[in-house]
Amino acid sequence: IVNITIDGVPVSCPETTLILDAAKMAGIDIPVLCYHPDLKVRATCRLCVVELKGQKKLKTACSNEVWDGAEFITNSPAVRQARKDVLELILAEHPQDCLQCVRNTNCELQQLARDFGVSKPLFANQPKQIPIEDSNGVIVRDMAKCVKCGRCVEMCQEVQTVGAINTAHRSVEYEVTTAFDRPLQDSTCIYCGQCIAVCPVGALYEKDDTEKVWQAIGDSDKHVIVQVAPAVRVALGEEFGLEPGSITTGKLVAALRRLGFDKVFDTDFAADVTIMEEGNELLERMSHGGTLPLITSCSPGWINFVETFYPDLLDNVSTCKSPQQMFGALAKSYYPEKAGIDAAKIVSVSIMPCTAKKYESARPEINSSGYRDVDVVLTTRELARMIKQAGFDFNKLSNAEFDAPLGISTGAAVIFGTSGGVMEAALRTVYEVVTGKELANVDFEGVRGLTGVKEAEVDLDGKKVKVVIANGLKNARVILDKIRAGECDYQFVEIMCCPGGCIGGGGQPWGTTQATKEARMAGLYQADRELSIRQSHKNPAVKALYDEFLGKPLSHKSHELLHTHYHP
Ligand code: HC1
Repeated sequence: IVNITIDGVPVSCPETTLILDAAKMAGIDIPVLCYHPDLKVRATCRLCVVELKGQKKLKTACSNEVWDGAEFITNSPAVRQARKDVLELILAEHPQDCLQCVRNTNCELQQLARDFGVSKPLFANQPKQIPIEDSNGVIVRDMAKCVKCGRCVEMCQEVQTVGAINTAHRSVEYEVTTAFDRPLQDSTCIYCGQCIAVCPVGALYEKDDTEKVWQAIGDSDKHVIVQVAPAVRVALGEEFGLEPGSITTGKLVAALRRLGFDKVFDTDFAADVTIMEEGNELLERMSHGGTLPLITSCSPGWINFVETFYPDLLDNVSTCKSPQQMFGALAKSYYPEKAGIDAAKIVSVSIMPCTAKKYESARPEINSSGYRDVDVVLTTRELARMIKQAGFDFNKLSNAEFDAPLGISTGAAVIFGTSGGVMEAALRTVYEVVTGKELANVDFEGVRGLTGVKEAEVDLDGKKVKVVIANGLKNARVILDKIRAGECDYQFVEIMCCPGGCIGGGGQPWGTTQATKEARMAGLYQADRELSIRQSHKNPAVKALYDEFLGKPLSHKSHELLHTHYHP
């Protein structure tokens, strides 16, 4: 422990504490731009400089640790001038089209310019003329707005180990780009959108598909239905001033109805169906010598990753479509048959915390209903935009219920949205199928939490099953390399592309950090506890689906509609 002062406030902290964090302990927020609490420090922007009392030298607070007796000043004239200079240099080449920018009122650079009163810049504004790249249909790159903080590179290279983007060139030519400056679709990009999640400005964002949905809702000849992913319900509230993790399911349903959707359904229904199919696929492989370990397949960024980097392990990946796509296939086969609706008139929309879901829904081989199974995918952020455009007060909506039957779900499904949730949901069902006994306690605490890799051994009434869970693709590599080398004896593996799982998806409200994810995860487990049915095989709507339509899990019809194949 060392003793220091920050702006005269005494602080005692471990000597490994960054000046930035020590200042927080003193109640002082030092401004940052390239720093992100979940990423390795790059210290490129120099905005967080502080002064050492008695010396003129400035130090970056994000990359320097404290030492005993140090006296820091965070707000001296020299510090203020240095910060202003940095901001003016960035603003000199930053486009000044804030009103049209997707990050208007939610941009870290705009906020800093406002806080520091950079209203009359010293330098003439000369933004770089770089065309916007949006040809991949998922991620838009407006690199004229890039502030070169390097957060996206850190995320892509170090956290996701995808390496689609990197920094190139020097001095004024320094930029963030793809290999050979090719379009994103020619790179190794897996469309996870984690670069978007950490971008402080409007340089990276998802392709906006809200207009397609407004058009469909306005067309009286269309029957527009919507499904909502589990992780959306604990994050959407942040767009309306609620705390991360607030469970907004009832208001979310009411809002979607208010927007004009004909039916409001739940991806969670299809998550329960996924457990029926994937659980049985696991048992089938275990009893008939199939390829093991079985690896989950619901996270589309992960599917893009395994196809690109580990194609030799594709036989390990479950053939189950993701819940989004299972829902889409059933929404244009089972649902119209049951409801007496012409499937050709259905427009199927999904609300996802994820950008890769846009890519997944456009894969040709994923469609099996005879139509496009999911027509439009919106992120949590896009839905928030629609609600704001509609002008009603989200927080004042009364809670509403999902429509039946594709809106009926269980607690097992809602936890899909956090790392370990798919595994726990599967174990809640597989245990009872294998043993024929009721679980006294459905909580499998050992697979929970945001740790990158979690191993557990589950006792299925004497039969031991070894499972492992990874979230974030650097962590996934640890497991995949072991499987490749034949160094492990897992039976079942859950991999979620985004750090934390879908709660940390690339389409979630901006400002997501580890702390936000912890709160959203707690929200999902609370939602699970509050549901009366907490195991997928006990979902009455799922039972009816099998009785009336599919026959049984892994039936011929199930295979046609609910399973897929991958591309090496
Ligand atoms: Fe997910 Fe899934 S959990 S992949 O994160 O399996 O996006 O929330 O919808 O499909 O259910 C995402 C979330 C989501 C699917 C489910």
